[in-house]
Amino acid sequence: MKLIIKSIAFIALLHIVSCGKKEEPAPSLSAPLALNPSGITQNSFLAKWVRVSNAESYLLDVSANRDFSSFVDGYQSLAVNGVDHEVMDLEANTAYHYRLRAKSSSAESSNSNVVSLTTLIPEGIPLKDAAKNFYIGNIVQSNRLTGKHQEILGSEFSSISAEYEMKMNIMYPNEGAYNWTAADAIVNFAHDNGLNMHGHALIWHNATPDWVENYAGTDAEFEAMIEDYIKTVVDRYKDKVSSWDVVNEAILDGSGDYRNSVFYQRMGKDYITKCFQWAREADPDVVLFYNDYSICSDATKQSAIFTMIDELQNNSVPIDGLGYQLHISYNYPSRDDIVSAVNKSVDRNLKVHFSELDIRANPNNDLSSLTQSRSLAQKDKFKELAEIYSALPDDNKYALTLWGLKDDESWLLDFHGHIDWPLLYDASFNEKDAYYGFLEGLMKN
Ligand code: 9MR
Repeated sequence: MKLIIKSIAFIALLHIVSCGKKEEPAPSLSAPLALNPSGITQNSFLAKWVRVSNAESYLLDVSANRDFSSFVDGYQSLAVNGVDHEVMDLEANTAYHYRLRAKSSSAESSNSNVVSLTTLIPEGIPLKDAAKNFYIGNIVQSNRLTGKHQEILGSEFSSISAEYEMKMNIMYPNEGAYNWTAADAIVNFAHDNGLNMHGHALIWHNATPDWVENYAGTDAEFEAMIEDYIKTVVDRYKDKVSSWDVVNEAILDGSGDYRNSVFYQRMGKDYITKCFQWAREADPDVVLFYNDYSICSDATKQSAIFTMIDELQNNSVPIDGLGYQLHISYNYPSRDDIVSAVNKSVDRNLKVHFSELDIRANPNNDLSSLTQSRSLAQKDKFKELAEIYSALPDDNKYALTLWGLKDDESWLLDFHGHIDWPLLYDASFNEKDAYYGFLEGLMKN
């Protein structure tokens, strides 16, 4: 009996010991050492690390954020057997980070060190070649047509607009006396350098010469004078200017009412119809735009503009397209608002011109120099705009025009009275992050 009891006690003890053994933690795995990658290209790299003994596989994380708050598609705990892995389908000129864990059937290590890299800049593709079936434009002034300006305009861009010298106050400063000096220089520059020439802008309340604002004649004489002006200008450049902003900014912000300009006062709201018709009579082939700002961000104004366009189209007025100026900020307006505003033109078979794009990096004046994070946020917005434009149906495309070449030349600096960096090139003509984002956006479609 004693023997039986002793045997049972021994078996129970054995059981306890063996159960205790089962619950012992498996040998832990040390965290792998992630190595610098090799083979970095525009869209891929080879992630590498040192083998961990007892590891059966590795779990690889790749993220565009250093804190791994999100992951590149397919690269969250991706199981890999060897000690390297080619990470693919990445964006060019973008920072990525990777880390990994070792894994066995019963254990997983903690995270390795984080390795960071930047994919390569897409080289040798000028903006104009990355754009499919539309022009990439920029603005010029007649005193900036040589040197680096000329070089970059010629290599990267395919279209130009005059920043201010093809407006009425410059071309027609005195009654009966046109001054074509600057406009001719710009139009000939476009022609000689193989660039498309967009005419900007025939009628704009903000660039109307004093003699027109204070016109002494009757309303009928005023109308005849405007007809003569439009026909004279469009006819003069009909072989070299392929499109015109016929009327600029005729609709008010907020209310959507017609702006009470001298044109509206003298001719009524039909002045818009008449200006388009006169431009068409002067050049049957020229592409005619209405151009305005805040089309994507001011719902009342947007709806008033499309009501006006519907009326023009219903009356067979020769309007071909809508210019969206797009003086915007890195965080506003939203992609959805821009896409929705642009689709309204597509619905109406209008050509879309992103006519004056600049993107403020410092709209609230909280920066005194362009930080890396703001520069990257601005880059993303430039990419977004280029993507939205590139995705348009070909028939609706015309041009995507930047309003300035380099940051220190932007109108915004004077206008807002504080520093900003709204363009693709810095003051020394260097391509910014914004440039590469814009280029990537163009290449996406
Ligand atoms: O950027 C232009 C600035 O240099 C001129 O002084 C100004 C007046 O001619 O026009 C600026 O461009 C405007 C464009 O013609 C229409 N949309 C708004 C632009 C910025 O004011």
